[in-house]
Amino acid sequence: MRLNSPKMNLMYKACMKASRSLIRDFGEIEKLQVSSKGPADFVTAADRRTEKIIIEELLKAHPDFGVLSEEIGQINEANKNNRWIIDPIDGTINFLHGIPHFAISIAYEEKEEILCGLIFDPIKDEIFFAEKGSGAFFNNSRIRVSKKNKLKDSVLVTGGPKFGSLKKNKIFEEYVKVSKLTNAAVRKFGSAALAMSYVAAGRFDGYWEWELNYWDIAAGIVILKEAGGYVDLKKPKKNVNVVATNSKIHEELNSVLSID
Ligand code: 2AM
Ligand code: CA
Repeated sequence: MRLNSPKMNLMYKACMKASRSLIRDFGEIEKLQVSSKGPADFVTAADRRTEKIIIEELLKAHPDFGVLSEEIGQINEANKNNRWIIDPIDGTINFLHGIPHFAISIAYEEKEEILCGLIFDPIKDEIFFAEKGSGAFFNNSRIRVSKKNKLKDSVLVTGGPKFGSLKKNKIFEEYVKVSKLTNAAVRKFGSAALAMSYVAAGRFDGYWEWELNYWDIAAGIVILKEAGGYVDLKKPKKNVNVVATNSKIHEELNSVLSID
């Protein structure tokens, strides 16, 4: 790991410990596909197991820090100065279907600003991480966003709509509109955390998605910013809408989207 601060080391250690159990659980999924009820319950259990290991490790070092995490919700809610933001499995539907594209996402926030972020894809063994002011990394290398400056040459990624979304039709329309108007190639891979990481690493040029939770993208925010990208959060707290790009195509993408 190229960043050596105590916070990054702690996040890395917690993530690696949790990933061992998550990889084992993913190996079990295939066997469960045949029974119809099994997988969904199993994934919830895997989510909780992963979350428990991460939180235990992080709180061992700092028992007073706040935690915001997908399954458990909030711990030490009164501490607004130091907070971990955790998504134990981002890309749950992929995981559930035995598709090897999901990640553990851990962020550290101080006074509402994300200072450290780490996103680990345990199946591809790919880790993306950053600390404010120290650059962004993929495995052992520095990463930068792509240099594309026109949507027509870009590869974009999006996601959603989520189950039960009231804006479902609008979200589909937007997907079609961007594809038609810009000629960009648009992909949907099913993990917000990895979408942000891939823009940071220059694999994608831009990303947008509606109605996310803060933990889906918290770690991705600092990783993408440190890689030279631009992150636009509309509605920052609840049902977050995000437009995140290599900076150069940001204005053009924003002008096509009606996201608010
Ligand atoms: P999750 O896998 O942790 O649920 C897929 O478009 C992205 O949206 C994933 O990162 C997924 O995170 C996130 N998402 C958040 N809420 C969701 C929901 N209710 N249904 C589907 N995806 C959701
Ligand atoms: Ca998520």
